[in-house]
Amino acid sequence: MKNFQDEKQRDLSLNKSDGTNKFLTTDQGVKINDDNNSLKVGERGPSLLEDFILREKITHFDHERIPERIVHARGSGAHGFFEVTNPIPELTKAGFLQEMGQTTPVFVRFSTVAGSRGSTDLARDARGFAVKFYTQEGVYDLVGNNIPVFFIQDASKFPDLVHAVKPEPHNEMPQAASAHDTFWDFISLMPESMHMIMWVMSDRAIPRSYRMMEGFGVHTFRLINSNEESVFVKFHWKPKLGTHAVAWDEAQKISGKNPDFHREDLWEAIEMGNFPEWELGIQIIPSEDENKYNFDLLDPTKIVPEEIVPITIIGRMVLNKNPDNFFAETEQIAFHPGHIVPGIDFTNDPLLQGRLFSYTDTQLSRLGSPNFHEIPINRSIAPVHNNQRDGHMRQEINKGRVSYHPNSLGGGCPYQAKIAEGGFASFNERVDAHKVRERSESFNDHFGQARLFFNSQTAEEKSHIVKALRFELGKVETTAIRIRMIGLLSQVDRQLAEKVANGLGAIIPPILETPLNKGVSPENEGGNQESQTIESTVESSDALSMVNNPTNSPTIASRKVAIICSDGVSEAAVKNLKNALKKEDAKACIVAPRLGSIKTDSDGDLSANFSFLTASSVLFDAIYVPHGLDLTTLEKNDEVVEFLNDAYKHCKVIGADGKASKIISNSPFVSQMTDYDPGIVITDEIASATFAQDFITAMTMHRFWQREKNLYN
Ligand code: HDD
Repeated sequence: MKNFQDEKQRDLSLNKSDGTNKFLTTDQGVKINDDNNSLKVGERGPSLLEDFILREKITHFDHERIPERIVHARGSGAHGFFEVTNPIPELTKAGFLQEMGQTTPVFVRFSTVAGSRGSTDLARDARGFAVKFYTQEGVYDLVGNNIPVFFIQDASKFPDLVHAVKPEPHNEMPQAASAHDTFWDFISLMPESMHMIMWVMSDRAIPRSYRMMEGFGVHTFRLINSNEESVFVKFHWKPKLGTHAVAWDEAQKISGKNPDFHREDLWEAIEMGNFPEWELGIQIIPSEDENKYNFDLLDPTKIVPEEIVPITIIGRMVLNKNPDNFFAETEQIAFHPGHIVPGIDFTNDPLLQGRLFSYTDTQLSRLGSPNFHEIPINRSIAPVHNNQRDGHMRQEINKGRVSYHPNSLGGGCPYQAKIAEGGFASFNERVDAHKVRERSESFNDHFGQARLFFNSQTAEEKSHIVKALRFELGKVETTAIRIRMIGLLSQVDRQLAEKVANGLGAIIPPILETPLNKGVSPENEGGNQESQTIESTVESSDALSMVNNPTNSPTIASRKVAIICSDGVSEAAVKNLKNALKKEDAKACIVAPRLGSIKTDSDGDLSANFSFLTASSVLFDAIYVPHGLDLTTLEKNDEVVEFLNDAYKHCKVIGADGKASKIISNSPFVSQMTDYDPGIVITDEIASATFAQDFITAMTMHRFWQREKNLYN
């Protein structure tokens, strides 16, 4: 079996330079003797224009920025590989999906959508999940999100959507936030967005980590086999670490404490050897079933519930190498849903069709040239031969006089490939209809699947959606917009609308008919009903909930635990939990009143990783308060109190042993507890193996959302 990982690395290495043991030179290769002083007339005199070293350096610097992506500007990437675990030659002729164990190098870029390049990772937003497969037959990009549906059904609305969500044009506020008038004005007039709105108001929009997100191709695609037969597919990435989120209050605090939280998490996990991993699954829909559901497969605001079409896992993806240079790789990578290989094809989803134009177009202004495919991170590992020539920053030196086809002077080369030789051919779909600017009636149900999503959430998850909507709409200044939104929510779920309305001091309006809401009424639900022959209505689906998500596995690998320490701390207790965490591949960090060495009760030294000034409980998954601390001082320390209060409020595991358990049991939150809380792990024993095990078991639950009181109030 051939492994292409090395080839890609070699390709990239062509342009690599680490600059070690090398003379400093100009861009023209002239060795520089003094890089610290510009050329002047005398020590205190004016600088000389002839100083080509100074001019070159400053000119380069002046031009170091390129336009950021119009959307998905904030992102982080990593290298890795995709491995086939279940070949599907009967479904597709795509070369990289043919054989068991076959590997293909990939580069993945995760992103937020609305914020600019320097914005916080923890904004409430969809996350981009874009994968570039460097296959032997050319580059294949699966450019998806961590949410399986989209706001709009037709690409012509994309500029409007993005203008509405971006900072408002008159004052450039707010940054990386949808909680403002223009976004909700647009949404309140766009009922087709209601399913997506449910997802972005849920905790899916504030993931714990890029490594703990599902990914979705969103559109329905086609696979084509070597007999030119086709099936429809939906792509799913399932994370090995499960699908998890943080709390909204926590997300906002993380944004202040560490806006690079997700970027750092991805980077550190890879550096530590905790390589993030996902399974790739497909939902397979026979061509003849195209019109048999009560939703349209071409409608990107709809999912195919897993209960109706289960997911078949076909491979796994592992990210095992951080980029060498952020700009060269993560910033310059150019994705495009139109980068496909033989065996994969598009559908007529009108959102996808518009995307097929947009992505190359955007690279022309972002990367500045039609030669962006020559940038090392974008290069195909399959050989590239064609008659495209010249343009800004052309890298390839094409030899000879022939740059046209057909030709005889070049021996007819490069020549076209027959389909049997791997030439790309689109699926031979018959399309026969009038040219219209219309949307199919089968796209008309905007509320059925929004309701399915809401119904599939646990009570705590529903309450998070209510609170998110109250937050977002609470920041909207125009009352009429809020009211319109409550009206739309009432068509998803009456109780949801009531709860949101209560928080906003508003009431539910009668159902409004907006220009784009013409056909929308409960009777119109299930747009395809007439032709529906497959039972496609489900009341609820665990796959849509993060808490009940079947992808969640009981692992705490790479999770971070804060161990609060001060002089006199029990060395045995700290070591006990540290060792237990290490066995689970989790990371323990010592947080103390100051940096430097902390003296243990047995006169040993522990080195503090953070002080209370540089750390905060929102940066950790769980908190441990060990025996032997200077309790009286710590209990009076505001930062310790805030640490514990936040950990409790954000529903995290809090553990304490020996005398330290007093801090926890005396704390206002525990002393007022009426129900047993399995996330509070306390024991009077010191350095007990059972305690360590209980602490770890509790951590596998991720969060104890049931701790939150006042559901829905
Ligand atoms: Fe898009 C970037 C995902 C609809 C136009 N999009 C972009 C990225 C992701 C997505 C993950 C970032 C890629 C990277 O990391 O570089 N976009 C989606 C999904 C969509 C979607 C899942 C709906 C299903 N996008 C969409 C539409 C249009 C665009 C309808 C335009 C008509 N998207 C772009 C773009 C971007 C982009 C302007 C910005 C930078 C880039 O392409 O390279 O062309």
